[in-house]
Parts: sequence; C-alpha cells; structure tokens
Amino acid sequence: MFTTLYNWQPTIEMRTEKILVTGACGQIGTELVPALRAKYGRENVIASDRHPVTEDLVRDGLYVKADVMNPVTLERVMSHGGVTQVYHLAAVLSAKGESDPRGAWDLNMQSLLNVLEAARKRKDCRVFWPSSIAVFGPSSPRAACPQQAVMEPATVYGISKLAGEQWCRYYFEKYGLDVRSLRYPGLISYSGLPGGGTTDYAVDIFHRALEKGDYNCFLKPDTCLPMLYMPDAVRATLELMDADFDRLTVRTAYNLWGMSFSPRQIAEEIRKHIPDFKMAYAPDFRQEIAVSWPTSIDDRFARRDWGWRQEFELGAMVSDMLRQLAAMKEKNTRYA
Ligand code: AKB
Repeated sequence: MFTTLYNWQPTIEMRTEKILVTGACGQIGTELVPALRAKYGRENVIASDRHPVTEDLVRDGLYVKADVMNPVTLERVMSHGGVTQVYHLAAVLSAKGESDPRGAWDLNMQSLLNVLEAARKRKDCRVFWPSSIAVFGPSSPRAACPQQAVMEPATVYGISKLAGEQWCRYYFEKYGLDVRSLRYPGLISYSGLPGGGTTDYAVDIFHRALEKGDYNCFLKPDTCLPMLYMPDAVRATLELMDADFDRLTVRTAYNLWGMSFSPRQIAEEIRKHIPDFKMAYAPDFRQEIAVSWPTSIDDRFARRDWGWRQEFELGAMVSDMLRQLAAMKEKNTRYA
C-alpha cells in the first residue's frame, strides 16, 4: 500500500480553471453560469455584468459588477481572479442593434477586442465568444447553409459578428490565443429572457400561452428559422470548450443547429398542450431581418470535429418548455 502511494505519479498535470463570464445576467449567462459552477465549483466561476444583477447569480457564487467596455477594469478582474477561461457573452442583439447601429457596433466590437487583448496578455487563457447565424444574409444559401458560404449580413449585429469571427481567427493565428466560438441559432430558454433579438418570439410565445392563452407574433406565419433549445446550447458550449485543441479546424465560429420551425408550426405544437391557444400575426421590421437568415444550418463540422449532437427537436422542446415554466410558476406562487 505504502509502496503504491510512494510510486504514484500524476500522469497529467491538473489545473484548477478560474472562469469569468461577462454579460452573465443575459439569456445565455443565466443558464451557462449555473452549469459552469456545477462543473468547476462555485468558488471558481465569477459572474459579471454591468446591469443590475440576477438574484440567483449573486446568491450562488462570485459576482462582480464590471463594465467590459473598460479594459483596465477587465484586466484587473482577470488578474485578481487568476482567470484561465473567459466566456464573453455581453452583446447587443439583432433587432435592438438596428435602433442604434453605431452603439451596437461599438459595444459588440470594443468589448470583444478588450477581452481578446486581456486574454492575450495572460498566459494560457482560453476564450469563448458567441457568434450567430446573423453572420449570414440574403445572398447566403437558404437551406442547410454551409460552414463556408457567402456572408453579407443585413444587420449591424450580423456585421459585428462577422467581423468578430475574423478577429477571433486573427488572434488565434497571430498570437496563438485559444478562442472558440459557435454560431448560435435562435435560443429558446425558460430561465433567462432574451432581449432585443429577432428570434425572441419563440420564447415570448410560451409566456403568453401560459399566462393569457394567446400571442400576437411579430413575424409572418411561415417564416422558418433555425433554433436551439438552451440545454443543448449550454452543452454545446461546454463540449466545444473541452474539445481537443488539435481537433478544432474552425477558428472563426462553428455552425450549430438544433431544429427549424415557423411561428405557425410552433403554435400548432403548443396547441397539443393548450388546445385553446390563439395566435395572431402583426409582422414588423423584424420580418425583414428574419427572412435575411437561412432557414436551416449545416453543422457537419461541429459534428465531425467535436462530436456535436443535438438532443431536442420541436416536440420535445415544446413539452419541456411548458413543463419547466409551469413548475417555475407553481414554485413562485407557492413561495410568494
Ligand atoms: C437574434 O435574434 O438576434 C439572436 C441571434 C439569432 O443571434 N437570437
């Protein structure tokens, strides 16, 4: 026994990851932070945002109010926390970005450059940054849009994501910074609410269906878009960040896909659970953004390089969303 212990040598050097999540109170952060805390330990994950905080994020672990637009603050937080991984989620989304294109560009680009630069200065710091299907535009293939396609985005958000992808690749090639990225489709979640996206209807619809039994959709009934359920999105993010460095062949951002559906199709699926659910349509400026995006995505590079497989299709996602939201409502009523 003693000899065995005496001879024991660790085969790989283990290091404790220290993680910083920016934009932690947004739609992705609200679900990614708990997943990271479960995986790495709550003492090793710092959630940060410049907005008022989500209560759970503060109660359940480390939280710092910080503005990622300030490079000095960012570098200080990273160095005090001994950060080895950054998940940079802060961004202005597609629809909101169109009301202030310059502001959206400044925030999306400057914050990314601040993160890339701060990570480059640290030794061995890995970065995750979300890109989006918004990098594609009207001239991209509509169905099964490939990893490499014509990209002429129609929104300032899309332009910033496309430029951001090139910055990520540049930092990888020029400085060896290990930046990893996914082109998320529309994300559907029950904990975090989206804010300012074109695909937000696919989340809002559940809240209205449960509260009022109806929904007035801002897209036309047959506008089909690629989507992904948040549990799949969180898993994809963790899997990409864990993937073998040598297997990654895409250093811009990986195409990612879960399912595609139109407002009419999701309404029909909701009606299987809430038969009286009523849907009306009042398309606005977001319709034009939606039709500039592909209807489905070819994610074979993600499947090949790091084994991506989605779990949820439309039916399973709708059942789970309704079950989770009903459970949350029940809990809030009980403890209110
Ligand atoms: C949006 O609608 O802007 C986002 C996205 C597709 O990136 N959900």
